[in-house]
Order: sequence, then C-alpha cells, then structure tokens
Amino acid sequence: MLNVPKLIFVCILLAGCVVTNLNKRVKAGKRNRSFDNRHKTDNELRQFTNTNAFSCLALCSDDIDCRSVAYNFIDGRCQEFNRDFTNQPVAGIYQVGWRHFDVAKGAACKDRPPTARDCDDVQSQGYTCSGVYSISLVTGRSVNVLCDLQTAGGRWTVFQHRKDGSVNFDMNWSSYKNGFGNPDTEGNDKLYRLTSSRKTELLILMEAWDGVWKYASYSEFYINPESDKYRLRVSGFSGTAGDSLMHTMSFTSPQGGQQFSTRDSDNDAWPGSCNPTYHKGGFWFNKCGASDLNGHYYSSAVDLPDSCNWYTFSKNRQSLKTIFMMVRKV
Ligand SMILES: [Ca+2]
Repeated sequence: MLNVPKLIFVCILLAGCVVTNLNKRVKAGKRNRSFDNRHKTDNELRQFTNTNAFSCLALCSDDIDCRSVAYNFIDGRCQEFNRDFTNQPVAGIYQVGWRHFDVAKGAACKDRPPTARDCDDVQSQGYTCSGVYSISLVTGRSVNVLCDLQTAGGRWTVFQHRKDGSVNFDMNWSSYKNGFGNPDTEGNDKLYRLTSSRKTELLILMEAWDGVWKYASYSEFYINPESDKYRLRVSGFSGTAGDSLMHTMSFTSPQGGQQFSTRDSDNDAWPGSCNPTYHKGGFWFNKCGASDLNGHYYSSAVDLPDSCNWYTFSKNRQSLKTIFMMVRKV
C-alpha cells in the first residue's frame, strides 16, 4: 500500500525547501497558514495546471498584477490573485492540498552599483533587488531613484510613488520641476530626460484600500520640455485598471496631450484652474474631472474629486492606497 501520509509529509517538506530557495531569487512567498486547505475563487486572476511550487511563485513574481498565489501540492494547480491575504477574512471552501503565499515585490538591497544611467542599467549590471539606487541622469550629478527590478521583467525607473500621506503633493511648479520627497517624485525635468532620448513605456501600478491591485500600461510615453509645460504624450494602453489618461488626450489641441498644471501654473483646458477648484497636486489636467494620481492622499477609500484617484479603476474618485508610476526604455 502506498504510504500516503509519508508522501504528503515529503511534499510539505519539498514545498518548504522550494520556497526557501525561491526567496533568494524572486522575493516570493510569505506563507499564510490560516488559508491552509482552503480553495478561494474571489480575486483570482488566472489559474495554471501541472506546476510545481517554484514555477507557481515565479509565474506570480513575473506577472504585473499578481500579489499572491495558492499552490496545491497534491494536483499541481496554481492560482494567482490580485491581492494579498494579509488582513483578509479566511474564505473559500475546504479542499486538501492548498497552500497560500503572499508574494513580496520589492525587497531591500544592500549592494549598489557605483554608477548607472537608469534602473535598466542597474539591472543589466546584475542587480536584481528592487529599491533605491543612485543613478546619473546628467554627467557628474547623481540622484536617488526607486527601481522596480522585478515586475514584468523589471528595469523600471519609478518617478512617482504614493504610499502614505506623509509627503504633501500639492506643491508648486518649481517643486514638480525639480522633484520632492525622498524620492517620492523625481520631478518633470528628470522625467523629460528619461523619456525624451529614446522610446519609453509607462507602467502604473495601483492598490485600492481593499487590497486589490490593478495596472495601466502604455506602450509609448514621453513628455515635452518645460518650454511646452511638460506636455503629456501617451498611447498604446493595456491593463486591468482602465485607460484614465485617455481623458487627458481626448479633448486635445493639435499638439496632442495636455500640458502639466500645478496650483500656481494653470495650463489646463478649463477656463478656471482645476487646482484648487476640483483637484489637488500637479497633473496633466484637461477640463478637470479627470483622474489625478498626485491628488490628496486620504487614509481610506473616500470618493472625492481632489483625492489621488484613477477614475476607471472602479468608476469613481476613490482615493487609492498605493501608486507606482514608472518608465523603462522599449
Ligand atoms: Ca485653465
């Protein structure tokens, strides 16, 4: 007779070893034991069959919108979810074999390359941990930027990040030109340098207050120089969060795309100034009412026009919990 209990015991050990090894490679796997032997279907993104624990976690680590996985060590099924299991009520039906893992993306790194042009260059030098790196956009001058070296192949230079309300984003033109925070906004001058000399794509990752992550991806993205008020040029949308930037392109002048506006520099298409009448922060406002990822950070999902929001995420102005805006060369 097959020794089933022993087989399961070996499988459990094996899964543990795989996850331990995987931690070194893709920062995967904080085990959530409260979901052991629970089969969940809510928040499922996709499902794979005939996987092992290693490939299940690796698949999630590579997918833009995956935040956690469930792996069934008996039949090899792998589920990806668009939220993690932290602070989530135990749900699903009882089914033997399931193990759940939150997939951490972006662990801290200790080693840093001496010089790098951007996050793409950091990764090509063999560094694989997401975190803050020093890069030189202009010869002889270094700036600290956040690099995402894991999402969808990595190589991303993060130019805007919202994570809490500690940094005021309702800043003036000069602050948005030069950047502020540490380093929460790189500033439009650096963004212009990053996007003007080569074809660049844009990825926006967003988390709602219920823990759900969605993304918006644009295959081409750049901004014009300050002389044209950092006019937005973007096209080629794909993603799960909807195309909220289309609004800023849809009423356009022949130049295409809106200019950047702040509370002290009204370049929007509305007769008044969108900030502060409707919005906060600096953004490529059109005739107001559009999404604003630099809006006021509320500590809950309030539905207000001046919040940091992405309208097509949930068809309202709900303030988002986490935002990453990042670019990489195509
Ligand atoms: Ca105006």
